[in-house]
Amino acid sequence: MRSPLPKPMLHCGPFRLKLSLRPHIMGIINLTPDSFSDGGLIKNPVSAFQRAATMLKQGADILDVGAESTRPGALPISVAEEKRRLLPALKRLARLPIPISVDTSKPEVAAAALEAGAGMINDITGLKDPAMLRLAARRRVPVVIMHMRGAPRSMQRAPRYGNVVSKVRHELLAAARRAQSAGVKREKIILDPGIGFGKTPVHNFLLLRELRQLANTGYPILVGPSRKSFLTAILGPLPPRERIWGTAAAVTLAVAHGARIIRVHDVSEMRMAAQVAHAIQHVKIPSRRENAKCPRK
Ligand code: HH2
Repeated sequence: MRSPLPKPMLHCGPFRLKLSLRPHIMGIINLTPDSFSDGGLIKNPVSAFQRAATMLKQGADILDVGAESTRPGALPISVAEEKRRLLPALKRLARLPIPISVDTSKPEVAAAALEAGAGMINDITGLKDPAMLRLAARRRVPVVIMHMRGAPRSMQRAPRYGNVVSKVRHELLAAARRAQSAGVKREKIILDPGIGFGKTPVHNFLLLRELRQLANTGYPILVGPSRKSFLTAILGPLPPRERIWGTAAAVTLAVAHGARIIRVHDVSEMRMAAQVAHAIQHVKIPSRRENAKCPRK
C-alpha cells in the first residue's frame, strides 16, 4: 500500500516553510534583459539585492531567481551566459533570511546556484534532463516540476489537448513518478500546471478553474499567472505592468482552489489577495457570544 503523503512542509536549506498553514508567495527576480514584463529592470547585483530586500519586506516567502527568459519565442542562452548573469547576484541574495529558488532548466547552472546558496530548483521543463534529476536527488532540495508543451521558442504555435486538465494532471504525475524513481523524495516535489506554457487562454482558464484536480494529487501546487498574456484575452491589450488586477483575480481563484505557492512580480498586492482568499476559505463560524461582539460595518 502507498504511504499517505506527508503534510506539506518544505525544507529549503535552513528554512522551513509550512505550506499547509497558508498560501506562500514566491517573488520573481528576473536577471534578464528580455523577460516579458520586467526585462532589463535589474541591472546589477546591487539592484537585485534591493529588489529582493523590498520583496522580503512586502511579505515574500521565497525568491525565485532566473537569468534566462522563457517568454514565448525566447531563444535559449548558453550555460556560461546564464551563470554570468545569475551567480554574482545570487551570492548576494543568499545573505537574506529567505529561501532562494533558482529558475533554470540547465543542471550545470542549477548545481552552481545551489553551491552559491540557492535551496530549491524551479525547472520549467519538469526535470526532463536526467542530469537535473540526479542533481535534485543528490542535493535533496525541493523541486518545482512545471508542465510545458514543447519549448519556449515554439510552445504557443497552436497548442492542442483533448481534456487539458486531465492531460496536464497525467503528465505531471508521470514526471513526479520519474523523479521519484530517480531518487527524488516525494515530499520535495511541487507541481505546477505551467500557466502560459504551450496553452491557449482557454486552456489556462480551465486549469485555474479546475486546479482542485491537481491539488487532490496530494503534491503541493505552485501557480504562476503573474501579468501573463492570457489575461489580455479578457482585459484587452494591456501592457504587462497594468495586468495587476487581473493577476489578483487569478491568484484569488488559485488559492481558493488549493494552490500553496503563488509565483508573482507584485508581492505586496498578491500577498494581500492570497491572504484574504485564504481567510475567507478557512473562516471559523463564530459562536453566539462572539457574534454579539461583532463590529458593525
Ligand atoms: N513562469 C515564468 C517563468 N518561470 N516557473 C514556474 N514554476 N511557473 C511559471 O508559471 C513560470 C516559471 C515566466 O514568467 P517570468 O519569469 O516573469 O518571465 P520570463 O520567462 O520572460 O523571464
